[in-house]
This record gives sequence, C-alpha cells and structure tokens, in this order.
Amino acid sequence: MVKPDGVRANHTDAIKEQIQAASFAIISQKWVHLNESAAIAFYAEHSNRAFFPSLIDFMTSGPVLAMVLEKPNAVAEWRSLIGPTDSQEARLDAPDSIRARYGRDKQNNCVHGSDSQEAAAREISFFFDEYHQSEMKLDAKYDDEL
Ligand code: YYY
Ligand code: MG
Repeated sequence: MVKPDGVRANHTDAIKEQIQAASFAIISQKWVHLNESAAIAFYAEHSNRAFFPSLIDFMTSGPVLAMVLEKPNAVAEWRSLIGPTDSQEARLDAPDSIRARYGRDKQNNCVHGSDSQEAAAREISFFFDEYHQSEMKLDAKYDDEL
C-alpha cells in the first residue's frame, strides 16, 4: 500500500517503477480512502500502542493505493524493498529502500507491507473482497491512471 503521505507527495509512479524493476507483478490495484473504522480494523494489532490514535488520523488523512504484488517469496522480498519502519533509520541502513527514498519518519513512512503470509491473505481480503467494501470509500479520483 502506498500510504497517504506517499500519494500526497506524488511518489506513486516512482514507487511502481521500483516495484516493477524488482520483478514484482502488480496483480490488482485500487484507490481507497479509509474511514476511521476501516483504519482501526486494518491496524487492530496496534490498538494498544501509544501511537495508535495518531496512526489512525494519518491513515484516514487521504487516499491510499492498495496493491496485490506477486513474486516468489513476495512477503520477505517486499519487506526488504521497503526497508525498516522508520524512514530515518532506513536512510542509514537501507538507503535504496522505498521508505528511505520517499518516507519522512516513523509514521510518515510512505508504504505498508504485510509481515507474513497470513497477514497478506487478511489484508488482500480487506482491500479486495466485496464484503469489506462498505468499510471504506472507494476513491475513483485517479482510477484512469491505473
Ligand atoms: O510493519 P511496519 O509498517 O514496518 O511497522 P509496524 O510496527 O507494524 O507499525 C505499523 C505502522 O505504525 C508503521 O508503519 C507506522 C506506525 N508506527 C508509528 O507511527 N510509530 C511507531 N513507533 C511504530 C509504528
Ligand atoms: Mg506491520
């Protein structure tokens, strides 16, 4: 997922180029504007953390681009391409990573990546199953660019 900061700063095209250069296939993609309940559901595992309210504000602050990426060992490969959670740490440890290049800090880190096969299955279902669509507002603003 390209998060609201990445979309706002127009980094989506550069990120997609990096995705394709790393030999991922983009299987599905969708613009979505998460509402509060959708953002809370997506990040439920972090609901007790001090940063949670701020994370929810951030994640609902604008549209995101959700994508299904395919590649052998995709979860680990994508986590490696995006780099560490904190963009400032990423700039030190993984300077070519997406978070190093386009993120700003721990919260504004530009992209999300599922952290396991199970999380990937859950998160793909969250964004792409009809059942969940009432949880979020589809944002057709840029659909012609997909
Ligand atoms: O999976 P990843 O995104 O790398 O990090 P998580 O530890 O799962 O945290 C999810 C999300 O929460 C992170 O991308 C930004 C935000 N966050 C934060 O704002 N402040 C922190 N100290 C830790 C995480
Ligand atoms: Mg995570």
